[in-house]
Formats: sequence, structure tokens, C-alpha cells
Amino acid sequence: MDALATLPLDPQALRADFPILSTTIHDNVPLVYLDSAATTQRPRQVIAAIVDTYERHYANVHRGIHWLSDQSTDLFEEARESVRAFINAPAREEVIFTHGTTESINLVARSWGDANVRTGDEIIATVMEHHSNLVPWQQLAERSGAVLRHIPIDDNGELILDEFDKLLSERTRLVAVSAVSNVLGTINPIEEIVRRAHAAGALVLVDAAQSAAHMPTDVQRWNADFVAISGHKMLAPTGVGVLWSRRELLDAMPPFLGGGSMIRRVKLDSFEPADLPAKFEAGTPPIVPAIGLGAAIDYINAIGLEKIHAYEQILTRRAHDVLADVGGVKIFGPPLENKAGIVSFTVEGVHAHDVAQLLDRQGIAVRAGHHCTMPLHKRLGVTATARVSFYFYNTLDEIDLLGRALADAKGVFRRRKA
Ligand code: C6P
Repeated sequence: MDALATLPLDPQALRADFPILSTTIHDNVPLVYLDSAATTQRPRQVIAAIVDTYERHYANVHRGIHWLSDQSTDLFEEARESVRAFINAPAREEVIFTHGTTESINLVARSWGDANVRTGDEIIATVMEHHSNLVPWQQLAERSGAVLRHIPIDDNGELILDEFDKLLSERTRLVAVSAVSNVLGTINPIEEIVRRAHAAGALVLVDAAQSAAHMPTDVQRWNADFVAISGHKMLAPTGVGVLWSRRELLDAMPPFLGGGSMIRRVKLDSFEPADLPAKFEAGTPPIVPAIGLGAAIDYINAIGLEKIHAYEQILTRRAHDVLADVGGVKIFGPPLENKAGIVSFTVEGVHAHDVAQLLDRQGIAVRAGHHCTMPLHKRLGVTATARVSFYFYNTLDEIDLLGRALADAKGVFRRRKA
């Protein structure tokens, strides 16, 4: 049987929706985009939704008593409903639009954290967290006198849950964990982590930046307390993200930012906050990016997250095989069964930045550096890695090209050194 016929989706057909993927760069080399963990590309359908909004429906939301503002508000609120359904949240009011995962996490640290975390309390993060899910907790610990602890990883890049049990205590207020590591690709056992944290009386924040576009998010199945997402990592524009939390938690939390929209009433010396979700959406929100996020969700749903995940596993397996064939390549992260479409590696004798530069010459876009995870890289014993990351629009041919380009890059380095 034709190998392509057995794939869970048709990447070539989907690529036709992404104009940027037919770009040629340098001296007419086709672009191979292997940096979707940094940001995904956008399909025509999302771009069209943005253009259509600006051309026909754009005004500020929730403010005007005029036709255009009603149109804009309807589209904005439809996008909120799309997000609600996408993450299986019980209520639309629990979906807060932010500007991205970083802001969502900072909102929780500032609002919930400042109100609930005291000297001697403990917050648990993991060694593999992105700085966005680490620094806000360090800042909260500094402000409150709380102690920040970290779940370690084993040599496979998986969390050591026995050590997590030892860290949990009646002082633990919050556990902050990513659903998928942006470097190792590790898929963390969120339901199990939530079960253990809740048993100890702690809340759980899930950084879903790297999982939301690649595998189903079900906030009710996870049973987590806070979930943070970025639109630009799931086909939507930059500048929009989501914070989901349970209504009772959000109701009890003080507003994060003050300003327009987030109030019910204001006097010269005091204010009364608005109901959810407006209470956490001060100022003019990211109207068009949010509408773009709604269109992105429609696009992803039309393919199906199960198929996307299954296809990414095929790409990841091929990447592991191809990198192993190059020789002198060390891959970080867990076995394939527990790995998303993210592969970080080092090449013996070649700095990660040089790897990225040499690949770029062949049209291949990868990321190199610490990927905003300096403590994780310290644990891995390296200062930098090269990282390839996939989405449904990547092809097996592109992965094979990566292998050949890497072998060439190694050759260039060997010759330079000789
Ligand atoms: N990771 C990467 O190349 P923002 O920037 O707010 O949209 O997302 C921050 C963030 C939070 N958590 C995880 C797990 C992430 O991967 C990211 C963003 C990008 O890996 C840019 S550093």
C-alpha cells in the first residue's frame, strides 16, 4: 500500500492552506519550517477571518451602542465560546482572554498568588518549566516569603513523581507544570499530578502552551485549577491567549489589571469589579486576534486533534531515526510514546547556534539556544540545544532533508576544523 495513504492526515493538501510554506529563501531554496513550537504558521482561513473582521465588522467591543460594535462584540464572544468548547470548560465566563500564556500565568501569580500565598508557604514547579512558568513564581516567592521547590526529572527527561510526593506537604499552595515541555517534548501526566496535588490540598496550574494545538485539552478531565494557552502557537495571531479557571476561584480572586471594562462602578476613591470574564479583561482586549483564534480552532477541529497527534508521532519517530543515522547526535527527552512533536539535540563538536545557521543555509528553520529554559539546560548539562518542532503541515520528506542537511553541516565543520 502507498505509505502516504496510511498517514492519519494529508499534509500536502493542508500545506496548500499555508501560503508562507511555499516560500523560497536564500538562493531559491524551499523553506522548511521546523520551528512551530516557537510559533505556528497561519492558514488562509485564519488570515481571511482577520481581514474580513477589519474590512466589515471591526469596532471596539462591549462599548458602543451601535451596529458595528454589536457585530464586533458578537464575533469576539463567539470566539470565546469556541475556546470554551475546545478546552471543554463548563462555562464561557471562565474563559479569560489575555495576551498569551506568559500573561495568563502572571495574572494567576499576581492575583491569586498575592491573595493566597504567605510566608513559609510552598509553590512547586518543575525543572523543565519555561521561564514563563518559573519567573512569576520566583517573583511571588520574593514578594510573599514563600518557598519555591522543583520536581526533578530523570535522565529520560520525565518528571520523577516519587520526588514530587516528597515535596508535597500541607504548606504546598500551588503546583505549576507544563502539559508538554517545549524542549524535551515530554508529555506530562497532568491528571496524576492534579490528583496528587489536590490530595495534599494544593491547586494546579497547567501551562498548555505546547499542548493545546497538538492534543486534546479537557480542563474537566484534567481537573486542574488554572490552564494557560497562547494563540500564536495554535495557528492564531500573536497577542491573544487564554486563562481558564474555575468560576469559584476566579470570583474569589481580585482583578489583576485595573482600567476600563473591568469595573461595574467607579467612584473617585474606589471601584467595584465587573462580573466574569470582564473582571480580568481590563482595557481594550485583543479583539481581532481573539476572532482569529476562533477561526484557528475551527481549522484545527476540522482536522481533528487525535489525527494531528498521531501524525506528529510519525514525524517524531522519523526525526529520531534520521538524527540517529547522522551520527554524533544526542537527542534529549523521553521515549517516543511519551513525546510530542519536539526534538532537541546536540551535535558532537558543533555549537547549537552553528547547527541552526548551517541548516538555515539549506532553508531549514530550527531554533537554537536555551529556549527560555536555562535551569533545564543546566540539568541536561549543556548550555544550548538545537530544536526541531513539527505541526501537521510538515512532511516526512522535510524530515529526511533535515537528516541530509545535518550530515552536510557536520561535514562543513569537520573540514573547517581540519
Ligand atoms: N515558548 C519556544 O520557542 P508566550 O510567549 O507567552 O506565547 O509563551 C510562553 C511559553 C510558555 N510556556 C511554554 C511551555 C512555552 O513553550 C512558551 C513559549 C516558545 O519554546 C518561545 S520562548
